[in-house]
Amino acid sequence: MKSYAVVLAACASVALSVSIGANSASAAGGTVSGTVKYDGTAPTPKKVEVTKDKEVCALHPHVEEDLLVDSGGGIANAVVIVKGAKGDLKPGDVKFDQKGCDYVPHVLAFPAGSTVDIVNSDGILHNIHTYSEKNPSINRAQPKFKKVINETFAKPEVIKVTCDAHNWMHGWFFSADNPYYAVTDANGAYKLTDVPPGDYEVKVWHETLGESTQKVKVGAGADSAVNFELAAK
Ligand SMILES: [Cu+2]
Repeated sequence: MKSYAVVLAACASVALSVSIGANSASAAGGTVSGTVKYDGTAPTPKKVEVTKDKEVCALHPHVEEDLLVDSGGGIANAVVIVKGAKGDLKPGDVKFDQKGCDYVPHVLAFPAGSTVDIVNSDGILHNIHTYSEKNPSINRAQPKFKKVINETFAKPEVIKVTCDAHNWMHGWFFSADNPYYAVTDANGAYKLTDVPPGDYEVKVWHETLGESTQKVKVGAGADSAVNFELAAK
């Protein structure tokens, strides 16, 4: 019994040293973090009138999601990316849900080459219509029995998504060309970790406010703050 415990302890210490090794490897990169804020008085999101499929779509109130600003001025659903940073893109499967006749999430960012699992949680007819130049455009009906449509987006691009059955449904795919990107949360905050050291431009994209860039120096194990203010267009 005693020797068994010793073996376990030995295994635990091996596991520990492996994980320490992994952490110190990732510490070679730096962190870029900050907030994206609205320069001006936060607008009140417009209410959306549900005119169709009310038994599903009108179960909760809808607002226009194209500019969501919280009480502190933070902008949700902006995408921040370190331009030109080199790293392993790891395409995979990402989920884009049609739920309550909203797109969840409103902005979906993923590594180029990923497959988007377009889910119909509503059990009614939706239609997935994308507007793109570098990737093939899609315009497919998704009847209630078609729970998932899988579509792969090979090229980096920002792609608008709409539903032709429900005119208030708008969303975005951000197909990224490097792994150092994030979508801002409800408070406008973002954090990019393990960015290889170097001098870069950090770009923010927002669907109605456009783009802005800033320079940043990323140091090994260091934290760089990059805060954006976007003005109304
Ligand atoms: Cu729809």
